[in-house]
Amino acid sequence: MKLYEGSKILVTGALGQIGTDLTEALRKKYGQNNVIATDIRTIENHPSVSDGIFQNLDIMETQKLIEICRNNDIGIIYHLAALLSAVGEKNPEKCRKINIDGTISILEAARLCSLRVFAPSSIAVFGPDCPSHASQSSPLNPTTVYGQTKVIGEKLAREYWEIHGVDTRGIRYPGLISYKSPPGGGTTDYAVEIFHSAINHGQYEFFVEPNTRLPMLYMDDAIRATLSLMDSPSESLGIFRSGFNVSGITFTAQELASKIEERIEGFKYSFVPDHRQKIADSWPDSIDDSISRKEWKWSPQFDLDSIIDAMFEGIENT
Ligand code: NAD
Ligand code: AKB
Repeated sequence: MKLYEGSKILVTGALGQIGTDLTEALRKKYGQNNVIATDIRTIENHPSVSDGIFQNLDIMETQKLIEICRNNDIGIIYHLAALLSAVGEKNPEKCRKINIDGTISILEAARLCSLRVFAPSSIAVFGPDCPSHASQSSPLNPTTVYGQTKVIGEKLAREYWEIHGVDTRGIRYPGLISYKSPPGGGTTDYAVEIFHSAINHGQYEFFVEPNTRLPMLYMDDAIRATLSLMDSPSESLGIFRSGFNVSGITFTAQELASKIEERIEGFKYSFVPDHRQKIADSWPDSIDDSISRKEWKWSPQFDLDSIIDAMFEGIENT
């Protein structure tokens, strides 16, 4: 089997929250013309991604995906196309189709074209039986369809590595906080929405209770983690290669609101929990990432105060 000869990168779901930042970071690192951004949506309104090469691609179209990879000397796929938890729970069949069948489509293309794959997982792999501080090997019994698709995604990626030799890697991202692109319909979206609403309207209505505590990570740390995992020698990665725990910070909704209140005079907020509360309650409060720290030298740089500084600066200057 030809191994990883392609020199270019393909990103799926590139117009999403992570894709917007990751595509920019990959282009900065590897060159503007060496990264092909793809998404099922069209490129309008995404200025940072439209700076380089873009192609419309539905990940379910495996043949088209294979053709793009073969015609463009692709060596790595960063597979970000997915449905997130809140949207996924509203449409479980579509969530299973995109997150499971879509991942199989990517892994098959990788097997046939000798590609490496980064496919993210999520803290959503954990369920109510997980301790509040989730370890790398805590039980994976999620109650959400989204979480179930992520557990299956990790298993599929590991299977392709063990059986077919496809170099697959993944991170169980916590809720990601960023300002360049809006979040795509997850349960942790409140930790992003609050900044835009507080800065632009002086108020925010949380869809979770004040004591809701979830693991979160600033986008710059997530991008650094992703690039660092993909740069690590394969032999340094153990059995968790398709779903490494990564931890940044953890805070309650109330703690975040109080911090923002210190910055914005007269900031008003309220708590009106909806269906997303149940999802949040099924996830752990914090994450043990000692295996990632050991195997690929991961450590976060942003704490809550530096995230708040970066979010205010980013939103106020764009
Ligand atoms: P997002 O919803 O912001 O973006 C997903 C993108 O995928 C969208 O641009 C959408 O148009 C595209 N897409 C959907 N269906 C597609 C299809 N059939 N073909 C091609 N493109 C399609 O999601 P995100 O937050 O950027 O998440 C990316 C990955 O990271 C997902 O696997 C998600 O589960 C994982 N993740 C994200 C977070 C987070 O907080 N953002 C946390 C944990 C894990
Ligand atoms: C979501 O809330 O669905 C995502 C995630 C943690 O996977 N942000």
